[in-house]
Amino acid sequence: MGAKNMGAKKLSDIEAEQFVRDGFLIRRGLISADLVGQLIERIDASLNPALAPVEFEADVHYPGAPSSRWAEGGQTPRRLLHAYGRDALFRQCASHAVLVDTLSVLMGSTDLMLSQNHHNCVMTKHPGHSSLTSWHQDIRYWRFDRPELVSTWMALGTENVDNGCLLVIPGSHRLTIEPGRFDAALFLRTDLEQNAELLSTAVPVELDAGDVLFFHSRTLHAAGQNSSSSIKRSIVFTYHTGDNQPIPQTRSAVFEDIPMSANVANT
Ligand SMILES: O=C(O)CCC(=O)C(=O)O
Repeated sequence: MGAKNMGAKKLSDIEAEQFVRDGFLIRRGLISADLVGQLIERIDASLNPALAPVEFEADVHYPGAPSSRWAEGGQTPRRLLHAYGRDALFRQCASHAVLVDTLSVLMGSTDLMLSQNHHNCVMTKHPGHSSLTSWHQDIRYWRFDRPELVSTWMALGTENVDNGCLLVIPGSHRLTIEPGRFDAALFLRTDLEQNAELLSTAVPVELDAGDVLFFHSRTLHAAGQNSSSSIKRSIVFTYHTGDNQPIPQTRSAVFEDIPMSANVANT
């Protein structure tokens, strides 16, 4: 990307303030159409046959998922795991100059690390056999010194309510939510009157190919099923700052983190 385009993609103060206030930010058209096209090609070549490591819809046992890997639709991939190690093209995405630059402003540091331990995947949502992801904060997956991580969700096609886009609750990353408002699996309980007002403030994250959603690890989000006739493909990475480390011997510390700061220096 040339210096002129980089200037156009510089994060504005308004965008940075939006992220602080809402816990998420959409940056439109961050990924070029050319790179999107190459990514789709690479992903589709990894889906037929599905190249391991893969998480299947059946594995998550979420509403709508096939009951087992051996049931109808049981081989439907949900995540192509370990995206960073899979292919140079995915590494190019994770260290995309404007994306890393944006993260460094949002996270207040140029000392950024990419985690290989969760997300770090291509999310696919297939028509027919996709599941519904209930309301949660991603911090339920992570064990870090501080619950301050930021994920990027890169859309490679249109994402809307019809094909199961993310829904977010603006400002939820700033709330203190009592543990009793979540269920045993740390999903926000939709059966509690106490959560109804919060849930009524949800908004869909509608994206087009090349758009990137940045969201905080405490931002409540959910997603629907894909009721369209096409596969939805997105790439998800999570970052933390060097002064916020995974707790040793937890699943957040299994694979080494990848420093991203060199990329910031190169932009
Ligand atoms: O089903 C989806 O697309 C949402 C996935 C999600 O929220 C997550 O992996 O944290």
